[in-house]
Amino acid sequence: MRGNDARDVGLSELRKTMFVKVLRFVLGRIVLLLNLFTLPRKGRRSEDQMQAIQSQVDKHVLYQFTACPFCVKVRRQMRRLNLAIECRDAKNNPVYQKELQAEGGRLKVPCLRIEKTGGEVLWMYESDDINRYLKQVFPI
Ligand SMILES: N[C@@H](CCC(=O)N[C@@H](CS)C(=O)NCC(=O)O)C(=O)O
Repeated sequence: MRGNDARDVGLSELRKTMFVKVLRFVLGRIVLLLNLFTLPRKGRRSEDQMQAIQSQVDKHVLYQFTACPFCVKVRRQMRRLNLAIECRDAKNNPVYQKELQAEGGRLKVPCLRIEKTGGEVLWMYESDDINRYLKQVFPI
């Protein structure tokens, strides 16, 4: 391939990458906006109920990206069930990113870190599985 051809291919690849990045960014903002305008009602729990589940809730951490639609889906479920589970930004925080990759096994979100009684840790991927699990463990 001649020098100019190689440069053209490089430029076209760069344009494609930029286009995908911009598209992802725009779609992500649309997802966040839609979520904001259609927020589900926060589930009702009494103070006593909140206190009763708090220690159990504290054993959970959600690794997520802010604008990922699957993460939005899980955060909506947390809101429906009124669960103040800690959310860790695995996109912008390199420490959380490394934790997820090294301990969970994949850099994929959403992922729920569950600390079981006895200290065993489970890393649950797949938004549907996470939502089903939360509903089962913290019914409202
Ligand atoms: N089926 C999965 C899809 C999750 C997914 O595709 N997450 C994207 C971010 S929006 C991701 O982490 N991609 C990185 C990868 O798959 O390695 C779910 O429902 O949780």
